[in-house]
Amino acid sequence: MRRDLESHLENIAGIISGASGEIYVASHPSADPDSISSLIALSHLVKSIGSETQPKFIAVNGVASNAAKLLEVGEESDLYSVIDYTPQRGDLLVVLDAPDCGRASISCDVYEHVYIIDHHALNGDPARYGGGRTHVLRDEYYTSTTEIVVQLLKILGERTPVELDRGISTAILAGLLYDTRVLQHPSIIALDSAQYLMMHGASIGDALRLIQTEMGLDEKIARVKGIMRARAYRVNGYIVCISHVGAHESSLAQLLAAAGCDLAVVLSDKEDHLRISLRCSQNLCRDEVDLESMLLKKLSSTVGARYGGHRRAAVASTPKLPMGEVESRIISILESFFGSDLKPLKP
Ligand SMILES: [Mn+2]
Repeated sequence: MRRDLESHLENIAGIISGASGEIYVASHPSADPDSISSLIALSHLVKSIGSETQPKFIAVNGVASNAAKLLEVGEESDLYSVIDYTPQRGDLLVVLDAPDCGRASISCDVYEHVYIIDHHALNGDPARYGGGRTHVLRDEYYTSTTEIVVQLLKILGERTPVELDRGISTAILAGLLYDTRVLQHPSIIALDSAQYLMMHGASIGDALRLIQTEMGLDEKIARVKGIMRARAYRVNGYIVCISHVGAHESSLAQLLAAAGCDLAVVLSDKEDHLRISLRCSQNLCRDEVDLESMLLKKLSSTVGARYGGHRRAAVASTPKLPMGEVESRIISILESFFGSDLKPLKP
């Protein structure tokens, strides 16, 4: 793993030193704290390598509200600039926290080099890269994209000074804390990266404050309506919950999981597709069982769903079908997976 990272660092340094044009960075739609913290770490890496070129972050697909403050910190520290257009050409595009250009919702065809740095396990789409040379640093072993970039910084720091101050270290730590649920599910590399950042002055409390947001009224309403609409089933000692909302589907899925649903499925009717947010408990999704093997693979072959994410937290989108139809399809896939009927829990 270490040797792998060393050779990626060398590769990245080589591309950056040879780059005469722009360096761009993109992430998945509604970029989250892990996206932005890895953007900050990457921009610091570019600077520490000795490049005069400042990365430009392509923000056309939006930034989540809990990542907005982080984005400002990096901008104010003069590490990168944020653009709201799609470039026509560039030397290098780094895709952070997304497994390919498709999931980053970006066309990668105009770049000489595309570098993917990611930790997502599931990708239910045929991988889409750019027209140029594609380099992939992607391993689901990692619990955040941020920790991968921090390791690159750490290795670089063994050869050349990397001047990380307290503010930047704290902003980088925020994304790592976010994806590991405040170190509840860290890889050993995440712990090592957190230690590295804290040795440079990062504070866990300050990092958490950077990504804290007050929940908006619309999100609260979506969550409450979603709970009122939820149907729950018992099957083989597990609880399966299904609901639907207009927006904030992942927030509701998380809430249902916290309530005790082993599998939470939340549908949301979007303009031209159905979006499905899923969570699976550690109790149900273990060993060989994950969201892909239980549901997503079949949903993809029967209704053409595309999906991505992790083994126990994922999103899928299907063509715009009636919600009831997709729901009964999901139930029948689950019944054949469990080999038993889903029995409704009565309120
Ligand atoms: Mn992530």
